Amino acid sequence: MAWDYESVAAELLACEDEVRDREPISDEWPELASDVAGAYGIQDANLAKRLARGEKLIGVKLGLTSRAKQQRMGVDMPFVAWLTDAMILPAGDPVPQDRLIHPRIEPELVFVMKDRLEGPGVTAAQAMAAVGQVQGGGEVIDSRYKNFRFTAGDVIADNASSGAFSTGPIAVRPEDVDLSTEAVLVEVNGEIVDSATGAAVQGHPGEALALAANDLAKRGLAIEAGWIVLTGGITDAYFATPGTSIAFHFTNLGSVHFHSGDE
Ligand code: 0L1
Ligand code: MG
Repeated sequence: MAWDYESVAAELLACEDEVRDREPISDEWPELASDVAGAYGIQDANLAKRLARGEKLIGVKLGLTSRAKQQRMGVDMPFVAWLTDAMILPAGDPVPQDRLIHPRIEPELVFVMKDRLEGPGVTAAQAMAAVGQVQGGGEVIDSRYKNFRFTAGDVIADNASSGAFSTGPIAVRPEDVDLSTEAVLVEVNGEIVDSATGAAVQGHPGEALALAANDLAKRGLAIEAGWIVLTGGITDAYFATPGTSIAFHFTNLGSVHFHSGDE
């Protein structure tokens, strides 16, 4: 099949809707692997389809902002993707296994924007000045590619493996927390298996926010007031197979719990 941006966007959304994985598109269309601008075009076409069926745009998420994630996924560049209201997982709800292919969950530092943030040239300090609240959170990622095998172009086109996300119980003003030393412990089935601090995210999550604003500016877009921003997995992501329980314990931002339904 000869792919174009529109047909890739349609196929990736069909995979999501049909809970079906596939080999990376770049296996058949090798140029996509490094065609970052084209992959963002696919991502935007994917968003347009989501909005056309009634989903609301509520923010952005960053992907591969930490070395832990880059090394695990074998892609060494960070990127931006879209969040819609259909991706909100209310605290305490089980991970929706029936609509996910092979969910994995990772801890995130989350911003709620008080001001619009428009690049280019945004610094981390300017980015943080536009943040209203900071929360801990977790993202349920779900690649449409078998075994999470993808190139940069594939994963950007696939809206950065978007699935669902939850935010934690505590919201603080950015000036009231040191995000580079804010730590998270990752608990899987009662055992602490991983830990990191916010510095893992580009040195400071404010750098990731600036990166998102500057990246979106290349497409003539900005981060809007009221939007949610997931700044990228702080540690590796952990498989949420049925029966698994995963919790992220932050130093100052509380705990976020995920239950993956019955085995
Ligand atoms: O599937 C993936 O790991 C790509 C999305 C990365 C999300 C993140 O780093 O927060
Ligand atoms: Mg993430």
